[in-house]
Amino acid sequence: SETLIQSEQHGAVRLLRLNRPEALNAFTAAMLGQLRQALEAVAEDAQTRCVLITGAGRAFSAGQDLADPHVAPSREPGAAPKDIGHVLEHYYIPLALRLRSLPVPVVAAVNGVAAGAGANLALGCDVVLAAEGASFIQAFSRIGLIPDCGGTWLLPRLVGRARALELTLLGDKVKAPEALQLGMIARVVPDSALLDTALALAQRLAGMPTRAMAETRRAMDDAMKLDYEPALRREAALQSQLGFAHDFLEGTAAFLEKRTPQFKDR
Ligand code: T3D
Repeated sequence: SETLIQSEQHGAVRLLRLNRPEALNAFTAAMLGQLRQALEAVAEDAQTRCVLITGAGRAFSAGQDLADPHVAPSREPGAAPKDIGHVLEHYYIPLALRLRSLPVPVVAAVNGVAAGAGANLALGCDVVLAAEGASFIQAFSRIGLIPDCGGTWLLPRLVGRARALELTLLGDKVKAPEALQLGMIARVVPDSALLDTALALAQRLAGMPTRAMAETRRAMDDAMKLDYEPALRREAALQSQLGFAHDFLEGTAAFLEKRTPQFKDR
């Protein structure tokens, strides 16, 4: 079967490339299945300590493939309408949840346009880099839908409600430098330097205490739902576990001995 998600190992970094360049990496059911399997494989591979996601060709991803018979509305006269909610339940929600709960940090290198589900899957990653020529489009409103794949949750948190509604109601293209200014992404990189910069960042993250990386993401996501004092207590509960773990002992020992730490928890 076709390789719709290309997987390459670079040391402890797993590079996943969305690979349907002829359709701007629009997601078919088969592609979503392969992406899910690729993330599952990362979760199970103790040697992988960071994931980097990018797109093949000129786009990151155009979102849901609007021509895929598994998910797009049927245009046959008299055909039963598809339940898109079911498509989300079956394909996109498990993917979004898996991305957000991986035991390793996730970097997105947005190489070109990221639209619809493609934009929101990218924005759900831990560190988002974009090429200068990349762009983000909340394409949903253009076709009569609401933002999905976490768009309604992510965007107001990233850019505030006013800008989030402007972006999602109008569905305009936001170029990478503006996305950076809005606080939607972490960094903009010259187009030709994107992959090398992203790989170097991913290698750096892979050398850090992986378990603490994953718990940092978890603590922040939990804190979003909590008041100040419960968030402080949640930090203490997670810190308590890390305090008994190898990497904390190793990190402090290496500091005191003035050497490079060898982290291994995952
Ligand atoms: O199941 C469900 O439906 C629920 C889930 C929904 C989640 C979603 O993601 S909804 C949003 C779906 N995505 C879109 O609405 C975006 C549609 N695409 C575009 O607006 C534009 O293509 C882009 C802004 C992304 C890029 O524009 P441009 O001018 O650079 O390229 P293009 O010429 O429009 O596209 C190039 C080709 O890719 C073209 O095919 P062709 O003419 O060369 O044969 C185009 O049809 C195809 N393509 C682009 N996006 C999609 C697509 N084919 C299928 N599905 C797409 N989403």
